Amino acid sequence: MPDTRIAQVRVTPIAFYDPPLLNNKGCHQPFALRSIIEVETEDGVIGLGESYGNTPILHGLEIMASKLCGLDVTDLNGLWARARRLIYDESGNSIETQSLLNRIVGAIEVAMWDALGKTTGRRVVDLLGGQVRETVPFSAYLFYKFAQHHGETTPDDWGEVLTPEKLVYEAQRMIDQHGFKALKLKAGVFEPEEEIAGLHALRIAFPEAPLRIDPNGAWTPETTLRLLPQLEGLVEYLEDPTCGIQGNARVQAATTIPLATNMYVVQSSHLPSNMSQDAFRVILADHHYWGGLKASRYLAYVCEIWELGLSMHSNSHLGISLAAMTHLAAATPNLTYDCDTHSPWQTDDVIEGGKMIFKNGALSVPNGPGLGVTLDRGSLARLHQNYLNCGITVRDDTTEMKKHLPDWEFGRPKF
Ligand code: GKR
Ligand code: MG
Repeated sequence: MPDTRIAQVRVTPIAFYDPPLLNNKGCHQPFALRSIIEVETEDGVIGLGESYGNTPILHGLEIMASKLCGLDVTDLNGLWARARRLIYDESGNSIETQSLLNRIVGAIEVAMWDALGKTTGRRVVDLLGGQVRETVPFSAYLFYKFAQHHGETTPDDWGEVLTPEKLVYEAQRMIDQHGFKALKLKAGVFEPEEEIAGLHALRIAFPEAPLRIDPNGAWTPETTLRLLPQLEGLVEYLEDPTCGIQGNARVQAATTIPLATNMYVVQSSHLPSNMSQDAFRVILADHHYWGGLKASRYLAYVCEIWELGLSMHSNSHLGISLAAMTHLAAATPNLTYDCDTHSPWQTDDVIEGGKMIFKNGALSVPNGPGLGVTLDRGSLARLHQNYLNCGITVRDDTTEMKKHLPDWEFGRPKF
């Protein structure tokens, strides 16, 4: 009988190069942060997880890591119990948020699944209930972007993308390289009419492609209501156009375009008001902040019961996260839209063999037990050194944007 009790947990912060992508909050910094989690069992099997690398989560992960010895990797209830103890004081008052708790559990839980899979010789997709689709489709995640980071003199490989023509070039390149079918435009950067002109250029260049636009809550409800006639028939869903459940419910009541969210329904306590107000009809789930793979399977079940659409959100990430997303999506029957991924924007990885390769816009579930990926120790050391050298400890797109445009102001809603 293998000993699947946890002997130790290691958390390594890393940083990898990220291009100057634009969004409503500002501009991506030159390095994106992640944390790599290794859960080692008494038998020496190592399970992998990956999550955000900002200081608060890193701090939470490090504390949690020290509390996990002896816990069996099958004991997800035990993981939640130990995590809850961390964030409530003796009188039961919360000293941290549910959101941080979910992120901490989500990061470690994936590594526990991986360790269990590696111990039993089973893939995570099988442990999650079985594979329901051969491959997992992803969308092309289009961003406006600067040519280079502040202080650099040479344009990066993608160059500047600030016009509809350049957006079409960016999309073409992503499609040529990865075969994506659906196109998502990160918006909330320019006046909405300008961004919708970008969508029209994409529609002309790619007549068959399902389109989406995501202003990250940058539009007022009034602006969104005014724009709806231009978006009807153009987009498959409209992602977080305005702020909050109430504001989006006003918009949803006025359109047949499904509204999607990864901002306002991000934990289970948000579901009842979403359902009673009929705000969002598509949930863009993310196991990193819903509390892991099992919680995400429960969420999928809730979506099925309430007839909500379901897809996946992404932030800048590397291959361990992508492998986990792929296993989860492959085990989720009611995935109704192609998933998001930032992967094409990343040039580095922390897994052996380098980045996972998309074929026809989709990924196959990695072969091999657990997540089917292994840690490249050389890359881990190099990316950890990046973290130590880069001086970034929290993501701050607004400060970064002000380096490029000192008068620029963040606003949500802004337009
Ligand atoms: O990476 O700039 C970005 C995105 O805006 C990201 O931060 C969002 O979390 O991709 C995300 C989204 O769909 O809202
Ligand atoms: Mg979004």
